[in-house]
Amino acid sequence: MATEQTYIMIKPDGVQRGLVGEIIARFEKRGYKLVAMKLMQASKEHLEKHYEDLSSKGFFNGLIKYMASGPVVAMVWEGKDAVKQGRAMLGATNPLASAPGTIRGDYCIDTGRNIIHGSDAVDSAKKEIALWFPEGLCQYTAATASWIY
Ligand code: 3AN
Repeated sequence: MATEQTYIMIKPDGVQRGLVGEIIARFEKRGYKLVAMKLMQASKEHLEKHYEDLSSKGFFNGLIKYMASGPVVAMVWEGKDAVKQGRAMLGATNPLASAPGTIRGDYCIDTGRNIIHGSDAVDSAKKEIALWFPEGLCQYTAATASWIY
């Protein structure tokens, strides 16, 4: 299985509700490697770029307003099958359709306040990582022994 990088973002409601540590812990404990992270207040223009594929949707303006309502935690996680596994860890877009045990299934109930974003494909992950981390990622060796992860 290929090593991938995925863009994961804790949305303003996740930050305000104090779920940052819990969410990071899940990715760490699963075995993924954190290769970039920052807390930032995104501008509307930046968010419009991030969500450009959804610009024709009726909820687009509300989505941008919600995402700009406070800081987000932007992260890149690396590891085997990271994009698909990250989506599985998040749960469905509609939290009511998310299985218990997933992040959305455990912590939220509204599609419009679903606390976390995760790239939906390797191509979109590449685009999103370039958009949110133009400065590049952090390169380091996570562990010295190959059996530690
Ligand atoms: P996901 O975040 O699961 O990839 P997308 O890309 O379809 O789902 O939607 C992006 C974001 O837009 C969602 N996370 C959610 O915040 C918002 N959104 C999606 N569908 C709706 C909807 N029907 N009503 C309100 N907000 C929505």
